[in-house]
Amino acid sequence: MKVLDTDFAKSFIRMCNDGWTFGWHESNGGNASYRLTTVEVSQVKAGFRAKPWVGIDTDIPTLAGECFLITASGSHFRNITHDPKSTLGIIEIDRTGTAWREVWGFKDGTHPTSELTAHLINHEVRKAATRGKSRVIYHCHPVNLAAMSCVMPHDSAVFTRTLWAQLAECAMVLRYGVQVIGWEVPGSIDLAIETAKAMETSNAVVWPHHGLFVSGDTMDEAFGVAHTVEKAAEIWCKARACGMPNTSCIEDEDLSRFSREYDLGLSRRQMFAKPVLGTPAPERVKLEVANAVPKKPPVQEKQEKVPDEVLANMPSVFHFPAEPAKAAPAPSPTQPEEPVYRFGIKKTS
Ligand code: 2HA
Ligand code: ZN
Repeated sequence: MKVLDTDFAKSFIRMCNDGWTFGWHESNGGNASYRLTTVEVSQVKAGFRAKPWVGIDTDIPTLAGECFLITASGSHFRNITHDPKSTLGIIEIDRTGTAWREVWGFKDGTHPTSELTAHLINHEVRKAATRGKSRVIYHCHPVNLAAMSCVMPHDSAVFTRTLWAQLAECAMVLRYGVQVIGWEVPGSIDLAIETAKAMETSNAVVWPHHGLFVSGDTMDEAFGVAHTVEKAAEIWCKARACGMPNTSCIEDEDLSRFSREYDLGLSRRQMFAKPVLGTPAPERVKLEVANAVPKKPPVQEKQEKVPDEVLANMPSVFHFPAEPAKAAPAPSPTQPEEPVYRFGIKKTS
């Protein structure tokens, strides 16, 4: 079977294209990978053409022998549907988990993403954390999350609690919350390692001023996690930007009831962290009043005096002819005279 005819490749390409249409992949931003099942490998391996082995920065023994569909370095997500053979490829890990090689795709001399080490280490961590179920890693650059990372403390519990507070089902999709790590150089081993530490407890890691790194058992799950984080971040940004005080959110008690009723097992540390809402409006109003520049009363325009000679030449003021006075109707002898009321009170005089 050809790689591009398989369900896993079609689903992977659709996920990448969805990210592009959502605006999360400017230029060559973002990357993604999928760990093939043994059945999928056997379906496509007849078409593999192996290239030389390349050493990995760190050992990944539990991924020995696995194959990954992965985006190419420098590839633009907007081109993936049109040119999958250059923008994607499959790599195989050797039997010791210390080297990889290209076996399919990477046409026109492309190679795996610059975040390859982060993908491999984190596949290993998530595979262990989910007893082998996790197969997808997806990294994107969503705008509202990046904006949020400019103004929020980089504290995982506060960040999580704030996201949970925006959207009813956020806590269900993101039941392990998000982990926020410090800023690291893109493509660096430090970024890969810091992310891997965070991924031991969560499937969503915020890279401040950069993007989001998520994992899932399926493409739907990984993309859904990214979409939910970004949607909650967008609500937060919009609620703060609309100029009204942010006075309401999902409260601690609401969250713990949600967690109990759906058996979500939300962590108490995250559930009771204080969400970040907006600056209360009264303070801002006071500030505006204190800094306000007093308005000057409008300047009255001077009336020019019309010279007498002009007045003398003006046509005389027109008077309507006086209407002949009408005689008041005589009160009917059968109807008594209507009393006169003023402001609802009978006039006495
Ligand atoms: O440009 O997103 O993190 C690819 C990336 C690196
Ligand atoms: Zn990135």
